Amino acid sequence: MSVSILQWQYKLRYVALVYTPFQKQGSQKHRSQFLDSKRKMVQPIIVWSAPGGPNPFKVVIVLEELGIPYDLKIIGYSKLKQKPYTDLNPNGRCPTIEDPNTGLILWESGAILQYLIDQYDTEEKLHYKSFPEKYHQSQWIAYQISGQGPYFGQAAWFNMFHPEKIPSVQERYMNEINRVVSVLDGVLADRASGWLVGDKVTYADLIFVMWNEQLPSIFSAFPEKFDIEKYPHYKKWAEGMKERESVKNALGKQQELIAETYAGKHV
Ligand SMILES: N[C@@H](CCC(=O)N[C@@H](CS)C(=O)NCC(=O)O)C(=O)O
Repeated sequence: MSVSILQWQYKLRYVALVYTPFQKQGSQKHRSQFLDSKRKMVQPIIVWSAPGGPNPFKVVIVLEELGIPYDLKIIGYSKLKQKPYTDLNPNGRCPTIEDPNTGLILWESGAILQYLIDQYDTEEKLHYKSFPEKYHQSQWIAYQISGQGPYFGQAAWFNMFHPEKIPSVQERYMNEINRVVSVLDGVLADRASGWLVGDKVTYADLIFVMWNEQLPSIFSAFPEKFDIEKYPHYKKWAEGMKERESVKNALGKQQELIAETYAGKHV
């Protein structure tokens, strides 16, 4: 049986989940490999995540890519909008990070990715500092957090969880998903490298992975409304990213948490 991540996430939304503050999910290999420029061990970055939600795993992907140690702390949906979590993030959503190396607390996935890149991607593995690439990266980050995330998220809500069915609203968000994907497909069609910026994968590509992965759940009741074959460049890009170890690890952890939660481990 295939696991519908969004279904599980939202079904379990109001269940009191056990708060497991020190659950260590970082890869030991990365822990032992990652050294900063002064050859000192970097302390694990704390990543706050609700069980299974897509947004925190954008952060996990970048941490895995850069080999930065991290501790994934799981917080139940019922605890997000109250203290002590709102002292870290007054918006009561995930992800939030706490970086013991710099003392920074930060929320909103786009801002977190930008910070991790500025602070830790010293070898420019996942980004460009050059003009105009630097600004094109920012453009795609803004497009993900203002376009892909909200439209995909609202489509998921109205298709799967809203108590009333409102066809005109469902139609609007499903159309918006097709529009957002067609923009990506059209741009990628003209990119010889197959990446959004420059000739290598950057965090501007990777930030899209987690919501791309929600499409089968979002359209499960409306398969006729989304045909990935209409978007071959998007399809190749999205499927290519899924082959990366970082992405496999993030998706694996997300599935694990959802399965554990469903099995009652976090309840
Ligand atoms: N714009 C935020 C969105 C964060 C967000 O909505 N996170 C979800 C989990 S994937 C959440 O915390 N939902 C809890 C809620 O809606 O109460 C970001 O990109 O960090």
